[in-house]
Amino acid sequence: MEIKKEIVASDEIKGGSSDTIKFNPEDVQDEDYQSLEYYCEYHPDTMRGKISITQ
Ligand SMILES: [Cu+2]
Repeated sequence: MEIKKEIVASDEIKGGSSDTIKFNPEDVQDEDYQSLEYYCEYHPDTMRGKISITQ
């Protein structure tokens, strides 16, 4: 079973605008993640993506 953990969340983002999130690299290194998934709380089935982590 894949274990998922929330590392960071943004505030609500209004349509047509954007936001920037920051996370601690140590949180990623400790678990040796290859990628992080992100999604919209309101539209999790259609508004989602994946961030690949490379060196
Ligand atoms: Cu959405």
